[in-house]
Amino acid sequence: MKTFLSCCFLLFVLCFSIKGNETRPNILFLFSDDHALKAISAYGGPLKEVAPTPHIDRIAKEGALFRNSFCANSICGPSRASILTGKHSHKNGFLRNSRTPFDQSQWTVAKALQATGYATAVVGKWHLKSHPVGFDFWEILPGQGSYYNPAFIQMSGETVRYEGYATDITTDKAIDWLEQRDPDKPFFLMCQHKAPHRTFSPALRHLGAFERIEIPEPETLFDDYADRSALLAANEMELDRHFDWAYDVKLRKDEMGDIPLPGPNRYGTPEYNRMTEAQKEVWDAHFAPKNQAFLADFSAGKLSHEDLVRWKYQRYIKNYLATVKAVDESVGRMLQYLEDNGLAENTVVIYSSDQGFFLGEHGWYDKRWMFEESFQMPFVVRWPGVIEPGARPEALIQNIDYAPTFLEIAGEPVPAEIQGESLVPILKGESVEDWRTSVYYAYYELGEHRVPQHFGVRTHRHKLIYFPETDEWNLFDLVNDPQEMKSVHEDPSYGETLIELRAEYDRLREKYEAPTYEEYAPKSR
Ligand code: SGN
Ligand code: CA
Repeated sequence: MKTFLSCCFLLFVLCFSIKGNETRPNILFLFSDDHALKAISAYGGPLKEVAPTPHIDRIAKEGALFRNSFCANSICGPSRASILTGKHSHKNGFLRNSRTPFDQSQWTVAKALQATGYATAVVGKWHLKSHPVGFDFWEILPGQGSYYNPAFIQMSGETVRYEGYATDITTDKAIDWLEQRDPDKPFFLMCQHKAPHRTFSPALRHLGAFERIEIPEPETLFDDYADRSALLAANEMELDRHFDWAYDVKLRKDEMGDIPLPGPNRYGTPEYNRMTEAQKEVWDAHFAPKNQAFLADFSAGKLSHEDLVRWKYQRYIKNYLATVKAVDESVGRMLQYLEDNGLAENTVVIYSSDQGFFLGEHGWYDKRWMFEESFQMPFVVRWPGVIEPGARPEALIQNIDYAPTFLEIAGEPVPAEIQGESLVPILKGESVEDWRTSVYYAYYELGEHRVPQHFGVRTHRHKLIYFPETDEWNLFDLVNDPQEMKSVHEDPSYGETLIELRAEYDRLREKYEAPTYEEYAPKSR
């Protein structure tokens, strides 16, 4: 009896001390889909002046911005699985945007934070073919979700459609949850937008945001894919040959009539079809006159092949950047909420996106390749009193580092099986002598947009890529050739570098216990 009583007392003291002294920081993870670094003004670059993102920039100004931030596998579901598990794709089992659901029985950072007393929630895009586990609350888009009047899956399993724009609605849901959460617990909230993913559809209020502006073109818009693997030229993600006239360019069937536009016109306008009559009016008022003028010029033979690509680029980039605008506004709303509710000081705020994206570089839209534009992930983080405002760490970081970072923020130990490293020492500004000097990449999809499986290693200066399909290696010197236009793999002056990188690549594959190329090759589908 005595032991029983003292046990009760101990338990009481323990519970009381955890609750009473709750100082563990909240973690607010603001996330988007396919947001290229170039479309965040804090990262600098040619779009900085024309398309500022003041709210994301504010996180970078008051906190840290990581330029050398990368994904483990440049595609949606796998990036999210790496974030939740702290592991490379072959270890968490979610190698592709496949039909097989993410294995929810495994360890995730959400489960761990929930178990240690955090209030946990996820809203918006999930895309792991399963319902979230480890969250007290969730409300997610089915698959990719829709931009206009989107449906959300509720915890009850029911699907409810809301009128409005996905980015705004996702933000509303995040704030609603913060309002009604248990205030005695620290929180972990993942607010995950579908934007600016294809079909790059802006909030109606932003349709004309870039109307009178000519957006600068990337230097590599007319890449001829020479001097690298021939697999590049076999891609299906070019503005020139693959951008869909209705789906991507946003010409409607009745506008196009029989005009013989070169290139695909397969998917129609599903987003437009979801709109209310009033929404369609706003859309048409913006697009119809521009579409008519373009079609008249095309029919009159006024546009060269290059003019067509340039016109599509302007249409694409304007819609993409306008779609980003609402994401940035959402970040602003979330920051304001923290401030208004006395939460700003003790909340770590992160902005990131599942991978980067091509904004016309190499003539492309989409991602997948280990080239910089899609391999990079934005990563800006604010942690008042811990991160020196304006910090710009040079460390090579990866999405497998997020889970161990969140654990250390919460004061929890990192399980040995986790492959990522906690960023907390870097956030504190400590010099981490033995921090990694290279990152490993693996892309396993089976051919969407005709991007082949490939694997590689990147250091601060070089990148080595292996294509099993052709048993080919490409090597890039990122200082001499930042646009990655010429592989120097055959260049004898890079002989020593090549030996070092091959060794580093092998070392990483061993360290991470990477599978053989055959194990997940397309034929073993
Ligand atoms: C869809 C898109 C692709 C895109 C993938 C993956 N086509 O399949 O263009 O690469 O998603 O994106 S669409 O016709 O459905 O828009 S991911 O971000 O989910 O990985
Ligand atoms: Ca994505």
